[in-house]
Amino acid sequence: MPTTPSSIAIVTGASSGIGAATARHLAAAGYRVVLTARRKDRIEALAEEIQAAGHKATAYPLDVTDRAAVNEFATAFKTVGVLVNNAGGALGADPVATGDPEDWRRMYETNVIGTLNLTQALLPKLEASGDGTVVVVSSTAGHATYEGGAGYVAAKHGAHVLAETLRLEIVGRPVRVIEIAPGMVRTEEFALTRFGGDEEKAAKVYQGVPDPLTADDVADTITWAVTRPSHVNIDLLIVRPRAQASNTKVHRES
Ligand code: 8X3
Repeated sequence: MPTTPSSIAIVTGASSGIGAATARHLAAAGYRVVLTARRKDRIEALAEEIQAAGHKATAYPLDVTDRAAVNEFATAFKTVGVLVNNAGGALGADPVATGDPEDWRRMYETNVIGTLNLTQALLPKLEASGDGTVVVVSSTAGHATYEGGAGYVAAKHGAHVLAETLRLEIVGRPVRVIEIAPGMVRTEEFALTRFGGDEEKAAKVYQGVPDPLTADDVADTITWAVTRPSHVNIDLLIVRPRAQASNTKVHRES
């Protein structure tokens, strides 16, 4: 493992889905995980669950878009081994012609500015570890567009560009930048949030798709990338279910 087993791994958006699964996996790999998300009850319950399994976890309620709160959060650490920028998500699936600019703004705020806030605040601490890793959980939406996706696609392209640029800018310093770009992942909240709680629309996303990825699949991928020897930088890893050949070519059985 590149950083010492007891080093700190901070996971944003750890209250559900990929973030929660990543916290579990990194804790099992030996990291002291710090769970952050807005929903205090959820991250506290997860921290207790991880502790009950014999691992180290603490919860810290945080809104990644609140820059002052993020800066305050960062003061709690001297060194940090891993930062997983996972907080984000999609709002709406409207065409460009009718998309809500407020949705677009909020998606940019969480997916890009949130990642910027955490990364800026923690970069000195990651560097101080002598062996830090920044993970950006982007999306296949950060690499190609699809109809109805523009607001989310634009935001995830932003997250991708942040990761690529940061890697260029800090080369030579002891911090890796890893981008994990998941495709179709069925989690309890992603599609439901996107469609404002409309369960029917959310279910349609995965309808007939044999075995979409799970949050555990992505957490496993993140943990694998993070635990490579420190001279190995997995720049970008695109992970999709076998049934998804591209953002727009999905095999459905019904
Ligand atoms: C999720 C992938 O296809 O919903 O990040 O944009 S998709």
